[in-house]
Amino acid sequence: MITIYHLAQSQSDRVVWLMEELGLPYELEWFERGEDMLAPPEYCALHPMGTAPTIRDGDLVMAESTAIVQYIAHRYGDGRFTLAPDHPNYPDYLYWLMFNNNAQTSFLVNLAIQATGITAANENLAKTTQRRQEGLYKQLDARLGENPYLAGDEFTLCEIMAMTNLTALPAFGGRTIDDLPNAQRYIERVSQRPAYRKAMGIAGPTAPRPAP
Ligand SMILES: N[C@@H](CCC(=O)N[C@@H](CS)C(=O)NCC(=O)O)C(=O)O
Repeated sequence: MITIYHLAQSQSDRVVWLMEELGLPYELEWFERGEDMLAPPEYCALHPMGTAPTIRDGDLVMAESTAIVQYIAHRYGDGRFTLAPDHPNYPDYLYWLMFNNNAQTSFLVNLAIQATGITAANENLAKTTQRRQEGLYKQLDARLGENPYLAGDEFTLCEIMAMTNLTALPAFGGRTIDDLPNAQRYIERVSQRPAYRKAMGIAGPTAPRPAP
């Protein structure tokens, strides 16, 4: 059975969401962040990356959620929520699967720049980060104006990868979606899914800590 090492208030809730969507059994091990808000040493010891989510499947310990969700969906979910290479929307599927890492690259660089302020040394970095982030978020909104889901007509792993960025990052200084009406409607719709609601109740940002 897969163990999800869950770091409180983190994007490891998306693995819980996927398991609930697929109806697969799992164990959840809960870790609190340290006072510095980072993963505690015992979490970092699980995998060289020291990032959440990390999962265990037998002897395999795996980090990086874009890899984890594909691993689970293909190995244990009969490929549900994925698109095959011969699907007409396969390129869209691949592209939007990467939204998480693209959005978070901009998020993290922006946080670092906000901390130091714009200087001669980082002004080009600030400029390109801003341009990339705006391009990506505006493209997402346009895409959702024409399609119910990021890969097209079907709910896929792209939703599972994108939602945290749209719902949770603004509270930490990330880009808001106030000017993106299609993204707002999308969140409203996707967050009604029973598996999403159940997963957020178990491991989402406001989920209660499990009893010790
Ligand atoms: N690209 C990685 C990003 C993982 C990541 O940055 N996770 C954050 C939690 S949202 C984390 O581990 N933070 C704690 C730390 O860096 O100490 C993924 O999708 O798994």
